[in-house]
Amino acid sequence: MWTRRNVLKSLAAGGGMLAMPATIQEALGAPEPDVEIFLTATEWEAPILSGRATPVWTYRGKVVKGHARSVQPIPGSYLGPIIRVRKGQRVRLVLENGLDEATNIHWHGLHVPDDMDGHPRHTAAPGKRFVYEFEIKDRAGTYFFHPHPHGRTGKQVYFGLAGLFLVSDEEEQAAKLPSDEYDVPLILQDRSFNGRNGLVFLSDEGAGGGGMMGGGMMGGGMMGGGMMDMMTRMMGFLGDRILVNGRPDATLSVATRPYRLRLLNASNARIFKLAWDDESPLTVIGTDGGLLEAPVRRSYVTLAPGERLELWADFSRYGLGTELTMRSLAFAGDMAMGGGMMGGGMMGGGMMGMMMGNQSLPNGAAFPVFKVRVARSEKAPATLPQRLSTIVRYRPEDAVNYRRPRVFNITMGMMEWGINGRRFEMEGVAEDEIVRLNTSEIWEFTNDASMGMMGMMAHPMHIHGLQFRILERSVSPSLAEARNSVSAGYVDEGWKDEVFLMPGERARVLVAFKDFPGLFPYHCHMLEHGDTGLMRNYRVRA
Ligand SMILES: [Cu+2]
Repeated sequence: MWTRRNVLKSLAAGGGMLAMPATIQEALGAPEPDVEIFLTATEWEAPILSGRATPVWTYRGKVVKGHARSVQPIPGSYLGPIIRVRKGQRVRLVLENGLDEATNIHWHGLHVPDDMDGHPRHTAAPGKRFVYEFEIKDRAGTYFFHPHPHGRTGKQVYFGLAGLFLVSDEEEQAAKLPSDEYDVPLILQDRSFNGRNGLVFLSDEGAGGGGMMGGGMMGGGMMGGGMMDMMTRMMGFLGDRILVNGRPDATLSVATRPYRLRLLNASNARIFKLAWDDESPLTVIGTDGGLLEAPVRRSYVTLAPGERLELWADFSRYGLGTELTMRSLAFAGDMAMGGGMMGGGMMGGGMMGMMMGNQSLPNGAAFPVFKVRVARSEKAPATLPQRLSTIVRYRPEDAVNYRRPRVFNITMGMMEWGINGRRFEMEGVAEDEIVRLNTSEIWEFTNDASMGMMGMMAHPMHIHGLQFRILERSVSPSLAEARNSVSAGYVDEGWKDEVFLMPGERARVLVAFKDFPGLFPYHCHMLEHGDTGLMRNYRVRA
């Protein structure tokens, strides 16, 4: 059956073709896309530190059809581009794989058909293409895109592949939020560098062919690279340099007026607990799936890998020349060591620190993230809207399993992560992972997985293909203290595609399966955890 999608797929598999010829489109009766964008994944040398440029991977974006502003590069950065589309548009995104390994793109947070979602079973081989085509069904929000090939997501994101996917709509426009240069994306990541300004990752994984980025640094010392790599894969990679939009020591020069700050944590495993150093509260206006109904205030916000938060930041009350710092505050790090050994400090040194891989800046350590300098005086009429959007709520009572939530336990087997004791299987799905199209369900994620003497870890759980609501949370009393060191920074009010769980924590979320039957992943967004088994499929059956 020559459905349009099959034709697109076979064209993608064949490669070499620039775009779908209009004649075939017309023959198939398919609507022409409103926006068509080419994204080439390729090697590049990025100016990051002073001195030598850093070999990275990056996406080159090009608008083939649509507004020139649909693709906006982040100048000088390996990150990006920023893709801007509107709700209701049909988009075609052609990925060209200029790397020497298979890759694909997952449209994180978007509600798209299963074969357009960047499932690891759909990749483009080196030199080949994959054509993504879908309608933007999601509300305005800060979504993002990154590779998702199984076992290699962590590596490909780490070496530079990630961009923002910003959707706008009429409701958002009506809120009259700061726009253009006052709408600032801030992509937070941690990285480690060797003495030649090369990115350090696992000792056997460099970007590009010649091992130019091999992480020789990490293999040294008392333990061989193999053991260190194994630990890093289990724990998640943590770098010791904080980059914002791909640059260290970032400073944002602002005017005395309100800004919309869009935060994305695109780190592999770094958790942020963000606060201004003058202790002024943060005004949150949006989460993973777009604007909240009304702004909420927090003294700090918790941001796990893959999560997004939008802030309303008004600098009008600061004098010219004021400098503010966004910091990540200390918290009980994710190596919650069973008993009293919690806290980042413990993990910095000693044998245990060695075993944890690169832990010179453990999760839970405090550090500056970026600076803001109030540099210009400007009057802006913008005031914070008390009503930002309307959220159409599903009712938990309407869930088909209201009385008996579907439970997903994060598990640790023979030093291997899993969900309900199972590892990821490319096309595998268990009986208890099958749901019905046009139903809603309550899913419960529980984080009781212990690595024995190495303790427990935090896990941000991500579900592909939809946005959900977080209904309730609880925590084991013995682990409440660690959880409470971050939980005041949770923003569970809006639409979410991830739910962050500290050790001993469980959360119930309300999910609805609409429009698209098929096979979708759900997994931990600590990228090394997902790559090593903390991922499964769920099937939406029509
Ligand atoms: Cu995890």
